[in-house]
Amino acid sequence: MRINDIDWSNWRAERRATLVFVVRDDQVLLIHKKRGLGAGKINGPGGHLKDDESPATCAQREAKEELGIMPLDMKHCGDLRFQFTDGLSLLVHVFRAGDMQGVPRASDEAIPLWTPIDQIPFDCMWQDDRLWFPMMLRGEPFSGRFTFDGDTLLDFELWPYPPAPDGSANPRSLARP
Ligand code: 6OG
Repeated sequence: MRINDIDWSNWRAERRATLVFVVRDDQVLLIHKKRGLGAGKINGPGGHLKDDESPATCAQREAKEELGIMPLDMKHCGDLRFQFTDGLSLLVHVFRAGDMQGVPRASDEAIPLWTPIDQIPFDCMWQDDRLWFPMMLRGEPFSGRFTFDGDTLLDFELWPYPPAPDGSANPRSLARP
């Protein structure tokens, strides 16, 4: 399934979720995810939006539930649209936080991992992460579309800014695998 096989102007996410990355002193707070979508991978804290919840509120709630911390100075920096071959469609809102309250502790959902930003373990992460992580770390906006078959990235488009309002393909996509 290639990006151009999908009618993105009529695409709707069946589920919405968040990710939040606290970046402090050249380190980023990652998690080893113990359950949910992507269990076993390294990711950021986050999860699915509840009814009527804003993405920022969801990101803070999930960080609290998973690690016992409250991200502060949060900036929405990206939106990721995922279409899986099994039919799942997912929109993930990505936040970068410049600070936090509390000390990260493990829970039944996640183990915290302070990671130097030049040692991000991309081989243990979703395959899209290495594409947009550098922009997130720099605090630059980005927007991406990805097709996946299970854990395997099939195709993508990534832009250093929000998508066109009509969802049309954009000639300035960065690259393809
Ligand atoms: P729960 O099942 O924990 O929410 N997620 C992804 N994150 C990355 N980096 N890449 C993907 O590529 C992802 N697909 C899903 C969003 C799922 C969590 O997993 C993230 C949520 O934080 C496909 O409620």
